[in-house]
Amino acid sequence: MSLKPKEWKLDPASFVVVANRLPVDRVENPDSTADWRPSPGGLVTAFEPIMHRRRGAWVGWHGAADEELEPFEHEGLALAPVPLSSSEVEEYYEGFSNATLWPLYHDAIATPQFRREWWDTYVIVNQRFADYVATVAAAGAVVWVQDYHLQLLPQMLRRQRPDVKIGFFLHIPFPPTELYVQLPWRQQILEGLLGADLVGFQLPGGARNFARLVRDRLGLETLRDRIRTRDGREVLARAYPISIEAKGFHELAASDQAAERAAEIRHDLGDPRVMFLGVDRLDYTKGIPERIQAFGELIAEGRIDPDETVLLQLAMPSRQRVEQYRRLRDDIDRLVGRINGEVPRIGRPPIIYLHVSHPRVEMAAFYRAADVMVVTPLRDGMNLVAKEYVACRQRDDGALVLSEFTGAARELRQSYLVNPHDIDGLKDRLVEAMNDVPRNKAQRMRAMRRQVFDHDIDKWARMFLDDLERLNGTPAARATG
Ligand code: ADQ
Repeated sequence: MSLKPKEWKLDPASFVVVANRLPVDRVENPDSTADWRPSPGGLVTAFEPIMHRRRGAWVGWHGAADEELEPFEHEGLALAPVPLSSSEVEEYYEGFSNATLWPLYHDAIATPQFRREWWDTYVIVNQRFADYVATVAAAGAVVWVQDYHLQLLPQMLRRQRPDVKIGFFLHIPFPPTELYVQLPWRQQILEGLLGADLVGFQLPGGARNFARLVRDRLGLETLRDRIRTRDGREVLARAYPISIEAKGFHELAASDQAAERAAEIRHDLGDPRVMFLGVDRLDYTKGIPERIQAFGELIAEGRIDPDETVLLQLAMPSRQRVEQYRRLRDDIDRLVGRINGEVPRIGRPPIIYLHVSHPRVEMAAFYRAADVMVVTPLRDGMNLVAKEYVACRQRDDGALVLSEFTGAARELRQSYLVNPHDIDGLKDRLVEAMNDVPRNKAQRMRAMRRQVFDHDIDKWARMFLDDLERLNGTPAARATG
């Protein structure tokens, strides 16, 4: 592989999103030709609507190792595939991104591994992504960098292209300073991020942690959310809680197709009186075992009746080559098997667990069908699932049990908030959410629906891009408006 950026034959892009992955997956047609389709998952779901409205280019890895592709267009989007070798996938993606940064930034729920060779590859790959962006971006373009995989890119890109305006958004929590300082490369990453004009976080706490670190560790001057860099620039560090395309989800759930499918789902589950639902990427941050454990104990104690109650847990396969994820999958298989095996009857098991990815309309049907949505991460930057459930309600019914340790908990205050480490508390909350009187449920759901519809993905992007545009007078509006 040459690994040098391919010649960009499309128009130079005045708005560029750069993320680890392109927003499409390759699929094989029956006649063995290849096609691309939008990929599922948090980040992509979040960006789809914005990219379709703005004529932009997307720079990212296409998902296959050791393969170089030419830039191409897909459904009106210009895509620049960045090649990665298989050892880079291992060291930059599975290693440094997902076995060092991911656990460290999520309160070290799993032990972060610090390996120098992973770091070296992270630097190399960030530089390659920066080179690609530099090739694609028009003069004065707005570049929006996504997430923890690319934290060095802002500084690298600024060195090459001082004319562009750079925004960075971190989708996961920015950790407390005590944890962050464990990172052997803490200084390089802070400096990498400071290459941006605007550094966005999910919560104000993340922005504060970042400002405190650059003050204490780099000795920079800060005034509230403004940071003065050594080369005299001003960088803004601020919170922009991400959201979903609320209207789109609502309409999808309102469709005849989703309504029929929702009824079918309940029927296939044996027409339970109460359907609990869990929906997650299979990840140890999501608190899936805690939720299943709590549900199992409620059955064992006779507080819920397995004949009239079901927990449907959907888990999207994720990072299956990373050791901690493989172990989690085995743990959940065992736990579900044990709980289902202990119900002394033949018939529908109380927990139905599906380890597959579903199309969006199917997701909307699941949300529509569920009486109680259970979202129990031990730590989560935002959690879009909680918002998707709320958006899919057709009336002020249903109930959301939500972990205090998600970003979403700050906005969805009227959910049934829980500490997922406290299994007894979680059990009480599940029972409360199930049995609460309709009037209380309606009051809670009404407030949450208002919140989600008033703060959708459009508003999120607009607020971020408006702030970016206002900084130092670079003409971002021209590029994105
Ligand atoms: P994720 O950790 O991936 O995202 P989340 O915000 O919950 O978590 O988004 C998951 C997405 O995947 C949702 O859109 C959901 O509908 C979809 N999904 C889950 N299971 C699925 C299945 N079985 N089939 C199909 N789709 C499924 C990261 C951060 C979050 C942050 C987002 C966006 O970890 O905290 O909210 O980015 O910033």
